[in-house]
Amino acid sequence: MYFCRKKVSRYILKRLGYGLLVMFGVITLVFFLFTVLPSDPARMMLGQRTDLETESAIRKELGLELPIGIQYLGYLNDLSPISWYKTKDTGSFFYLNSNNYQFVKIISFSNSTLVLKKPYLRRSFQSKRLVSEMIVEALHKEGVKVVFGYPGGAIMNVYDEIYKQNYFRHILTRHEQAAVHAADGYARASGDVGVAFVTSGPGFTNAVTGLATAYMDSIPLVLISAQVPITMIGTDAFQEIDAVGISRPCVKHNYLVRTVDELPRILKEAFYIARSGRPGPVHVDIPKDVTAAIGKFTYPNDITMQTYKPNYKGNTRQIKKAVEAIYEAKRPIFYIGGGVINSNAAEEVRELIKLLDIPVVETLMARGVMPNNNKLLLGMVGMHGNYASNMAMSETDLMISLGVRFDDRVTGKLSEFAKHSKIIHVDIDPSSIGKLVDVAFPIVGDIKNVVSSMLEIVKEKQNNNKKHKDWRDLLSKYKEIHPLSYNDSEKVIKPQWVIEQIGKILKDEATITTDVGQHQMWTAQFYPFSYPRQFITSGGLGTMGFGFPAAIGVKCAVPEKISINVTGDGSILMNIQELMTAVESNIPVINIILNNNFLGMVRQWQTFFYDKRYSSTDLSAQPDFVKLAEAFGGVGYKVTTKKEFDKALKDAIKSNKVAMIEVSVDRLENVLPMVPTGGTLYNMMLEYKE
Ligand SMILES: Cc1ncc(C[n+]2csc(CCOP(=O)(O)OP(=O)(O)O)c2C)c(N)n1
Ligand SMILES: [Mg+2]
Repeated sequence: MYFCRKKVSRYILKRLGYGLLVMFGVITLVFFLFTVLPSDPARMMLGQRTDLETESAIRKELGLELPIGIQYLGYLNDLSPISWYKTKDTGSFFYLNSNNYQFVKIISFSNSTLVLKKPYLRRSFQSKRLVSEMIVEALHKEGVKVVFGYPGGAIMNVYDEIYKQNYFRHILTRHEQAAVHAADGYARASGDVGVAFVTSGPGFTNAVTGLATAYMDSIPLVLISAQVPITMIGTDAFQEIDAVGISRPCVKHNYLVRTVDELPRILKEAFYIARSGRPGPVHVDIPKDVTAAIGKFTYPNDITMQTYKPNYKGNTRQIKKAVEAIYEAKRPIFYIGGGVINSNAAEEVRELIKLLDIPVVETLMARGVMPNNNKLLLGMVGMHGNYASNMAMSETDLMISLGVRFDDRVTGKLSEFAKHSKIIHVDIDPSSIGKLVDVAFPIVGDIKNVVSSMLEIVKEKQNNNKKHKDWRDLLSKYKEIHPLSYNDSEKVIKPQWVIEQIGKILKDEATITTDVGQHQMWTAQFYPFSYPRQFITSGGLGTMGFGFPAAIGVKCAVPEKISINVTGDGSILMNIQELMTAVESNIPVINIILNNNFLGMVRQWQTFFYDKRYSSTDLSAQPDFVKLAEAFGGVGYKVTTKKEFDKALKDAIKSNKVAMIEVSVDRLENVLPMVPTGGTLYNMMLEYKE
């Protein structure tokens, strides 16, 4: 019995001992978890989360086996208090916030404030991330190098992330319209998608003209605007406006982001839609609470949209038929437009034109596709087109139309347009084919692909040379009898002379943007463009105020070229505040103002069609443009005689600063030839007599 009791008590003691041991172990573990680990920054970084995968990723990346030693309390840009840590091993600093950590370079300490260089490395490890951070990263993944924008209340979360990143450059314009035009200029010059950011309400409404401008000229652009929080939409909240409702008619597509989950897909689609098919602007409106939400971020690599599948190839049978028609034609003409530039097809188009030896006319948007000295180039077509171009369009029997849209400024009176001609129309956008004219050979496809296919067929066939000799001779005669010309003068500076002079000095060293008006037409007529994307202008919408901000975007895209904006005394004042953007961001654009003291183009119409009643077009009241440039920190030159011009231009280039060259030109010069609105292409006004 005694033995039995002893055995039992030993047994109990043993069990108790094990129990105690286990209890002790548990207490130690809990103590470790709650005291030792939290002082380990890698764990603190995770806050309350215990995502072990994330933790080990952070440790691995930091090379941290041991907790980090020194902690500082400081301020990020004197605003938000933040904890700083120094790694023991590498000695680099990083700070923690709720969503990520960043390595930073410390320049100095003052009063417990860390003065920092911008973060030079940033990594996020949490699988869940702040939406604003996702936006920044999505842009990076899309290859965005520069964005233009203007902040405000609703978009602050996004701007906070823009501040932290170093993937792309953000250029602060001084007006939202200018931000979109700058992104547009960037896109036109680079061929990439332009990106702009604006805030809700007035920020967005200011951007609308930019969207419409890009839409009319088929320019790839993504505009990200912020919206009031979802819960406040429809309450007439402060700075609330129905942005997608407003943008709908002037964008290729738009989105209102409602949940975090749909954001990656929407951003991917936005870039895809903007740059694919017929390019155009896409607007993404993101409510403020969505920008502040946290979610999972997996940016898609590919995209499949069931209902949007541009056809790039072009129908082989149609292409063959079209080529046959070209060989049968007696008076064929190439009519080429902005679509050729959008599809980067200039090289192929030049080759096809050369092989077929067929004359070519360019729309305003296609200037530069053909080098100016090319013998087959007749020049610009349409309202202010050359005599030979417009006559060629009127007398042709086959119009080979590539990337054009039969704009009324080209066709004149539609019922009289191309009456003797069959039409081949190649365009990526099926809805543009047959919209205004009957098309005998419609080909839906990318011009680069379709023209390449045409080239293959043409190369197999015999040379077409000499076939159209009579036709070419006739057009040469037209060119000879009514060349593009003007009456130069020694008393006043003729605006056309200024354009020719810029061309002589800079040739293909410059990209040229313009505003809208007479100066725009003279630039299109008289500058010797030699490559695509050299001439950048607002064609479809005809937006005064486009030129200067667009030139800023152009300079960002092609910094190696001199960026010239040819503008008018009316247009330049529409976005004059961009002097500050260009000065601050060190973007040396040269504005050449053809100052006629008039809203010249409107004045010209008043002269021709309104009996010279110059209603509200006299711009005698003017600022001092030189002082204006200087006030912003740029350089200014006033040119009143021909001989001053070259020096002013050369000095402006040498200064490498933002410049304004004001040239006083003949006040009453007109743009000719002119097809009056509603007139026929072959009835051009060739001169104006009082
Ligand atoms: C935003 C905007 N408002 C009005 C017009 C109408 N418009 C077309 S040309 C023009 C005159 C432009 O004057 P200026 O910039 O001095 O150029 P100029 O014709 O004298 O060379 C106007 C008012 C426009 N195209 N865009
Ligand atoms: Mg003017």
